[in-house]
Amino acid sequence: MTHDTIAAIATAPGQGGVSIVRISGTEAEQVLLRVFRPAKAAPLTSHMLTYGHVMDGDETIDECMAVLMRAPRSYTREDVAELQLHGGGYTCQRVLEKCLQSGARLAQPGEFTRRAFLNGRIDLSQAEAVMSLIAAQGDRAHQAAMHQLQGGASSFIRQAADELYAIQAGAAACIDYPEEISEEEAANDLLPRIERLAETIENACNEKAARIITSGLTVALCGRPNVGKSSLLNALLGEDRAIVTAIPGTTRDMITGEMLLGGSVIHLIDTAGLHATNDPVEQLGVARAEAAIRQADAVLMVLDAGMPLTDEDRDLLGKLQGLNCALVLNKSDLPAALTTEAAAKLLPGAPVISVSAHDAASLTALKDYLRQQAAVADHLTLTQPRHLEAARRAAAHLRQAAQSLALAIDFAAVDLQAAQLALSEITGDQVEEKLLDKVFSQFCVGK
Ligand SMILES: Nc1nc2c(ncn2[C@@H]2O[C@H](COP(=O)(O)OP(=O)(O)OP(=O)(O)O)[C@@H](O)[C@H]2O)c(=O)[nH]1
Ligand SMILES: [Mg+2]
Repeated sequence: MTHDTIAAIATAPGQGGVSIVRISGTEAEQVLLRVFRPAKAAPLTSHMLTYGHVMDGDETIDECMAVLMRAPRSYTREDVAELQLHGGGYTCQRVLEKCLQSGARLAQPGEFTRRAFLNGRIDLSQAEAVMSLIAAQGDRAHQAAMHQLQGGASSFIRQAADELYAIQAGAAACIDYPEEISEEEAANDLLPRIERLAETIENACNEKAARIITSGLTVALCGRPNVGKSSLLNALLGEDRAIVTAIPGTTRDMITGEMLLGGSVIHLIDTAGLHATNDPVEQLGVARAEAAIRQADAVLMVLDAGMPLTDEDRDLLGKLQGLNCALVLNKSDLPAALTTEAAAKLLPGAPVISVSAHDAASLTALKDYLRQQAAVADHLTLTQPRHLEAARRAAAHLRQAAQSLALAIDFAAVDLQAAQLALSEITGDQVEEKLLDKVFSQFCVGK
């Protein structure tokens, strides 16, 4: 499986200037030469573009450029050939089929990167960074993926693993030579080191910040009917996304939209106006709104500055206690019936931001607030959920080892081994085939 020659379309489907068919494996050059006829009959030079045609018998399928990258100087560390074709579904598909008839097999999702990993060019965490880089929607996600691709996560994990090996060696010495090192002596030496290492790893596990960097900040707009939630969503997005009317209860389902602010992706959710209702459709909308509020990273409670506070506003304020919430005083263009000063007393700790959905220029403070909410720690060591889960597990085993030390050093050694195994899953130093299948199945074909 890992030595045959694979091929796939590496570019996204659809029309474009160029599309690329990529081939990798021991027979890459032969497959290329079976489908590609160079304009000048000369041997291909590695890493040099050659002009020519893709042929099917006497029929010319496309005019193109081809490049051969001989092992090991290639993405997979195998011989790799690429055909740069005219971008379009049919031509590209036909060239791929020709490659498959000429000795290549269709690559599975992520198989090129899997080979790069298996051939030792990158470790598993770097391989995953490739996919994160492809998926990055904003500057922050891009930076985090680049940091990981350049070995940021790997070097942290390797340092932790080295310290853990040293701790394990200390434990092993005590187990092997009990007459020279007493358990008590060893425990006194090892306990603070184990605890320090657990803490270092725990500090690197900030799941919420990691999720905000890689997937964006989720912000729910909530409030009673008619305060202007949908108008605000439209104003922030700069497009007419949600229906706005003067009739309370206009929005019944959740409406989402994405915006980029300071390099961060913000997912805005407009919700149904929250109030007591007998309408079964509205009731469902209210239940969805309440769930969105609970799950959001930040909640914007919208209030109508043109009207005094209502009982519905007060009910909702009660439900928002303890959430990460800001009060947005909308309709600031109207004569104030609810002032900023009065609003500031409503929800302790929640900032009050005055806006008018009818005036785009008034949204600056609100955008600043959202930017600041998305600005979590920039250079996080670990950002991939799989890494965070394994690191948490490693830290838990270390904490367990610290407790086991008090019982017997043999027990602690077992926990230390489990921690080491969890760390090695991140870089892929010790990894099962099943885990690799899972990681690479999330890749796109052709990468
Ligand atoms: N003067 C003024 N009117 C506004 C402002 N924002 C919204 N409105 C008006 O308020 C009414 C309700 O706006 P929506 O955006 O539909 O309010 P909503 O909170 O989404 O209402 P529901 O979907 O019913 O919960 C509409 O007539 C809007 O034009 C504002 O900043 N100033
Ligand atoms: Mg609405």
